[in-house]
Parts: sequence; structure tokens; C-alpha cells
Amino acid sequence: RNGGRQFPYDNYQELEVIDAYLDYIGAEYPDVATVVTGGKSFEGRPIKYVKISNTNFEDESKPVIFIDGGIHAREWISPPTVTYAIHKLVEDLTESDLLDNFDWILLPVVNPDGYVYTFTDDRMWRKTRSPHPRLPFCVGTDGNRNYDFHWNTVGASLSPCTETFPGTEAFSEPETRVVRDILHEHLARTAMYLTIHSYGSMILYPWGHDGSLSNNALGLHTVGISMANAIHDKALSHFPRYVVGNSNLVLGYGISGSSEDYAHYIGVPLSYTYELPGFGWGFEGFHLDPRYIEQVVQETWAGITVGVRRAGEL
Ligand code: ING
Ligand code: ZN
Repeated sequence: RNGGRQFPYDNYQELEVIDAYLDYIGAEYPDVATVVTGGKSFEGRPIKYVKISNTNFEDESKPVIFIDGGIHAREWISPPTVTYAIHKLVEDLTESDLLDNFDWILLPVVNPDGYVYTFTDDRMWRKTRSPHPRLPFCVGTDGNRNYDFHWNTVGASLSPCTETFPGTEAFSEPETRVVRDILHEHLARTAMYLTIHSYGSMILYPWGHDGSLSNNALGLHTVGISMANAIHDKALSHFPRYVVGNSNLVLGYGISGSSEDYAHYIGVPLSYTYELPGFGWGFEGFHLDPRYIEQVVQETWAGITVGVRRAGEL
């Protein structure tokens, strides 16, 4: 054990360690946590998530909070923020209102093939690992361009060899289909969807494809600001302050086929992309110094919990 919890936050963990932690949680806390394999990645790895409820998840009696991480392989700070949420909800138990009032779905690594590849071959790999059917030397689809909302219209690359290739069709990737299926299965009661990326210290909301505002723009912005303020209150003084806003306007370009837009389009009222902190550019940005993992998972959890409680009031 590590300070009373089973998952270490002093360094980045390989996929096996993350999967073993999820299995441990399911085995040790069967009354609150159920581990589900939502599907298999292109290379056949299980895509695991945890359903958490202090009553019976299948009663469908509470709003659902769905958080995913690790869709982009190199954004290593993302998965530990999701495992930390599992730790706080299942092992720590100090914030019982979060379980009394909500059910949770937590999926730390959407793209296990890419994640493994960043440990074995290329630390800067972003996409999935499926080769293009006609150009097999071009490997990988950008999972966050592969969703079926304005798919392949803006901010995605036609060339399958590049970083933002949206796939041969919407939902061509088994990894994004797992997230899609979770969203649809619990759509009627999903209050909030968060997809955790890095880097940039931003909380972004729809619509990414054209920069227009959704009917719930006021709710999105209000909850987004409260999350950013909660993070700021816990953040180290030299961390950049989070920016909150419409994805397209904040980033300065359009993005089509993102999970954030898709979730909101099908009806999730509060849908956000978190861009966690990173210092410097490129490698430096994606490889946050491990000494900050503990800090970032804690401050991110502060943001998530404030947002969730606020969502419960809306
Ligand atoms: N950034 C996101 C990306 O997928 C983004 C930016 C935010 C896209 C919100 C869509 C919606 O490119 C990273 N770091 O992946
Ligand atoms: Zn990303």
C-alpha cells in the first residue's frame, strides 16, 4: 500500500498497473464499484471502466457523471486524474454527498494501444494504432476527431499520416465506439461529461466546430468558471490560471468530431474538455514533471467536485 491507497501518484504508471488497480477496486469494493470491459481496442486490449454507486447503479435513480481520460496517448497526466477520482469516491469516502447524489462512470484510458506505444516506442504518440486500410504505413486515427458530429469538416486532416486524421468514417475506431456506447446507454440521466486532456490549463465547452454557443451556454460557462475557480484556489502559485470558454474561441480554430461536441449534441447538458497543466511546448508540455502529478490530480479533483455539486443545483 502507498499511504493508504493502492495506486501511486509519484510517477506515471503503465497500462498494466492502471488495469490492475481497476480490478483491485472492483474486487475489494464490490458494493460500490463494478468494473466493466466496454470493448476491445484495435490491438485487442480491454477498455475498462468503473461504475460507482452507493445504491444500485442499475436502479438508474441518480444523475450520472461520466469522466474519460487517455484518449490521446501522450497526455500522460490525464489517466491519473481519473484513477484519483476513483480513489476519492471508493477508497477515501470523505465526501459522501458525491455518492449519495450521483452515480459515476470513470474510464481512465480510452486508448490503451496508443498509451502502451508511448511507453514502448514513441513518447509523443497521440492517436490510436489502427493502420489506414489503403495506406497501411500510415497508422492511427485522432480519437478526438472521430465522433459523429460535423465529422471531418474542420480542424481535421485529410492525410492519414498526420496527427489529426479523423478516421475513414465517424466512429471507425473501436475506442471511440466504447465511449459512444456508454454515452448512449446512460444518456437520459447523464448530467455531466468530462474528457480529460493536456495541456494548456483550459476548461472548454461546445461548440468546437463553429464557435457558436449552445442553448445551455450560460450553464456551461457558469459551471466551468466555478470549476476553474476551485482549481485556482488549490493550485500552486506558479501554475497558469485556467481559461474557461468555448473551445473554438479559446483555441482560435475549429475542431470537428470531438467527444465534447458529440456528447452535448446527443443531449448531455454539461460537456467539457479539460486541458490539464503542462509547462513549455511539445514534449515538455505533454510530459509534466512527475513531481506535479499529486498536485494536479488533487486540484483537478477539487474542480470536478465543485462542478458536479453545482450541476446538481442547476
Ligand atoms: N487538445 C484538443 C484536441 O483534441 C480540443 C483540443 C479541445 C479539441 C476541445 C476539441 C475540443 O486537439 C489536445 N491537447 O488534444
Ligand atoms: Zn488531447
